[in-house]
Amino acid sequence: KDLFESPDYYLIDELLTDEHKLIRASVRDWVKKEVSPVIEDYSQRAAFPKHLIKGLGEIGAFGPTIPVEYGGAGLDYMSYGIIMQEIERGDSGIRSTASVQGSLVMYPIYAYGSEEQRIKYLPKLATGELMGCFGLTEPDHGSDPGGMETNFKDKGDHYLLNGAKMWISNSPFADIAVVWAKDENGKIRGLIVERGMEGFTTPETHGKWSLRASATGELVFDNVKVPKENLLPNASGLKGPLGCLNQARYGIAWGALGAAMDCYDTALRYTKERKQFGKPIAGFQLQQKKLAEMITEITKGQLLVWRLGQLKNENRATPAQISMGKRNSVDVAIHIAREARQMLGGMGITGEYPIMRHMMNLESVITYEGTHDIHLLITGMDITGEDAFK
Ligand code: TGC
Ligand code: FAD
Repeated sequence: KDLFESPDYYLIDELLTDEHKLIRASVRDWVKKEVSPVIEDYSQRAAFPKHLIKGLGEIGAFGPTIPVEYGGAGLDYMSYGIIMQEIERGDSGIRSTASVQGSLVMYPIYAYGSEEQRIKYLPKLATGELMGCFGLTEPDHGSDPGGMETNFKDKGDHYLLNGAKMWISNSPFADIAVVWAKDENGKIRGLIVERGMEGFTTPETHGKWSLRASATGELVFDNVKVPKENLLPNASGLKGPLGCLNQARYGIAWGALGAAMDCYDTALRYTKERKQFGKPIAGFQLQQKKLAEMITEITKGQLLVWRLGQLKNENRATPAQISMGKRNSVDVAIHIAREARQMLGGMGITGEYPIMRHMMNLESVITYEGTHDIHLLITGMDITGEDAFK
């Protein structure tokens, strides 16, 4: 039986175009062939499956909405969401790699970069020939990135960059980093820092119990000389990096539902097959309650992200609407993962099934790109007009 059955309780497929369904089928096929057979092993060993990068590029996972002339796939936002959903069905860490490359590295170069920067970097990032990472978070500034201390000074023919970033996905192997730092006037600007620049190091963060198949690390800048042409000319202020987060959070809103679907599929199949007290455990009311609540939440989430996709396509999705989508999908997914794990009993803690891996991955997803509570406060601010952060 196809392990990648999609729950579609409200016939949401009818809201998708043939192209969307074709994209979904091809990404699903790739995930099934390339990710699912190996991901448990990489995750257990806390190793990043680097060999998947080429395939991710080929399926259009890097910069799906970036125009074709810059090497992107030139797709709409619904397609981007669908791609993230199918990749995260496989593993949140692999989706992270794609999110960072597309939304947090290619997007700022496309949206804020010069034409020379676009031509130099985007086509190679689209294929995975170059890999990037995004440095916003610092050891002392996570939810409040506006407090960042990383800074650069104008030294005439170059900038001198100092500071450190922490919790950076892809940093240990990235060829370039889009780094957010303050200039001498305290304005946040974006710089493209390249591996090999003197004083730039990327120590890996070890010992994670979550997102183990994704490489996470620091970015350390010790008097790094950054050429002036590496400054992103068209971003100034916190809205630069936050604009990138809108892109990535949108993808996560779809992606986390993919993880939820995989947990639901697995629990449904298992409970129909597993017998206790002489009958399949799916016949017990408590198991049915869990399954019924899961499919209800997945269905509500699917409709929410589909509508968000329409708004994104029309360039009408507000940051607060995106926050609600990210927060809701991850919350739905983490609850489903925790319930599904219990439904498999002892088998639920093993790597024989994907649930515990999803469950642990989602602990990162609920924290990064704005925590669960930060997104709640963004909604609170939007509906009341009162800013709880100030
Ligand atoms: P605040 O004063 O509200 O805003 C500063 C300026 O930014 C504008 N703005 C936005 N612009 C675009 N998109 C958004 N989502 C925006 N939110 C705010 C705002 O209009 C203002 O513009 P202007 O022109 O007036 O200057 O800023 P604040 O300092 O009060 O902070 C607001 C807050 C807390 C919502 C924000 O800082 C936040 O979202 N914090 C969470 C931090 C976060 O999400 N970090 C993520 C790091 S990257 C990551 O986790 C990658 S994981 C990748 C993976 O592996 O998938
Ligand atoms: P803190 O900001 O210290 O928050 C701690 C707790 O306090 C949270 O529960 C938070 O909700 C709460 N809190 C904070 N402020 C408030 C408030 N005003 N009101 C109420 N509660 C509040 N960052 C990058 O820049 N690039 C990356 O590629 C990247 N990848 C990541 C990968 C992983 C695996 C992880 C775990 C993180 C990654 N991050 C990345 C960092 C991530 O975005 C931050 O961890 C996140 O924004 C939270 O910041 P923090 O960890 O410093 O927590």
